[in-house]
Amino acid sequence: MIRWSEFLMPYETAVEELKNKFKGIRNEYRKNNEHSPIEFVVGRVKQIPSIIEKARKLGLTEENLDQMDDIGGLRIICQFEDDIYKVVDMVRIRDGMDLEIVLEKHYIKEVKDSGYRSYHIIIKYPIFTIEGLKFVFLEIQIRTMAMNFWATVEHSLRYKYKEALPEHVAEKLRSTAHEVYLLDKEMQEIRDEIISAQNLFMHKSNTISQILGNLTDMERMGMLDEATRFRDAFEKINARKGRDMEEDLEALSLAIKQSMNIENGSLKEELQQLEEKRTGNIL
Ligand code: 0O2
Ligand code: 0O2
Repeated sequence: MIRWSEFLMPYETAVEELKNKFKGIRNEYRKNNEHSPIEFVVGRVKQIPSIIEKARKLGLTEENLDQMDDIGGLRIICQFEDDIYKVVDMVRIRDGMDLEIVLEKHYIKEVKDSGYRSYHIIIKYPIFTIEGLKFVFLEIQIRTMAMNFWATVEHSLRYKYKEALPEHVAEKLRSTAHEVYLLDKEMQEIRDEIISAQNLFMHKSNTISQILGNLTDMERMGMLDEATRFRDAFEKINARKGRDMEEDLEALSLAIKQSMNIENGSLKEELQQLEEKRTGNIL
C-alpha cells in the first residue's frame, strides 16, 4: 500500500523550489524596472484521485508510479507569446545544471484538437531527501494569460461535464480558442509597435543631442558661419513631423560631421588642443 504523504513529499519540495527559482527571476526583472517575461508562477502537486485515475489510464502500478511525468507541475504565465520562448530559453539554459530536460511539447505550433495551446517541458529534477538524492519528473507549462484563461475555463467545463463533450460544444470551445489566439497575436503586435516607436524615439533623441553637441563644438572651433547655417537647417527640420524628418536629421548630422572633419582634420585633436591652450597646459 502506497504511503502517499511520503511519496508526494519530494514533489512538494521540488515544486516549491522551482517556483521560488522562477519567482526570483521575475523579481530581478521587476527590481531592474524591466519587463519580466514571467508574469506569475503557480505550482501544484496533482490530487491523489487524479494520480490514481491517470495511473490506471497509463497502466502504471505503485512500483513505477514515479514514471508519471506530471505529478508535480509548474505553470509559468507570461504576458506575450514572445515571452513564452524567452522562458523556454531560461529553462533550456539550466539543462544539465539544476535540471534535465526530458521532453518538450510545442502545443502552440501543434495545437491540440481541443484548441489547447501551451508550451510544455518535462524535466527531471534532483531532490535531496533525508534518504538521499532522488529524481522526480515535473511538468512545466508555459503559456500566456489569454491561453491560461481559456485552458482554465475549458478544464473546469470539461471536468464539470464528466462525459465527452457534445460536438457542438467542443466546436464552440475550439472557436473561442481561436479568438484567444487572435487576441494574443494582436497584443503581441501592439507591444512590437510600442517597442519600435520607443526605439525610434530614442534614436531621434540621440541624433538631436549629437547634432546640438557638434554645433556647439563647431562654434567653439570658430566655424561660426557653418554653425549658423546648420543650426537654421536643424530648426527647420525639427519643426516638422513625420518619418522623412528622421531621415533629414540623419543627413544633417552626417553633413555636420563631414564638414567638421574636412575643414579641421581630427576634431578630437583640435578640441584637445583648444582645451589645453585654455587651461594653459601648452606654453
Ligand atoms: P505577487 O506579487 O502577488 O505576484 P506562495 O507560495 O504563496 O508565494 P502560491 O502558494 O503558489 O504562492 O500561491 P498562489 O495563490 O497559487 O499564487 C502564486 C502567485 O501567483 C501569487 O503571487 C499570485 O498573486 C499569483 N497569481 C495567481 N493567479 C494570478 C492571476 O490570475 N494573475 C496574476 N497577475 N497573478 C496571479 P505572489 O508570488 O504571491 O506575488
Ligand atoms: P491537471 O493536473 O488537472 O491539469 P493526457 O494528460 O493524458 O491528456 P499527457 O501526454 O499526459 O496526456 O499530457 P499532455 O496532453 O501533454 O498535457 C497534460 C496537461 O496539459 C493536462 O494535465 C492539462 O493540464 C494540460 N492540457 C492538455 N490538454 C489540455 C486541454 O485540451 N485542455 C486543457 N484545459 N488542458 C489541457 P491533466 O492531466 O489534465 O491534469
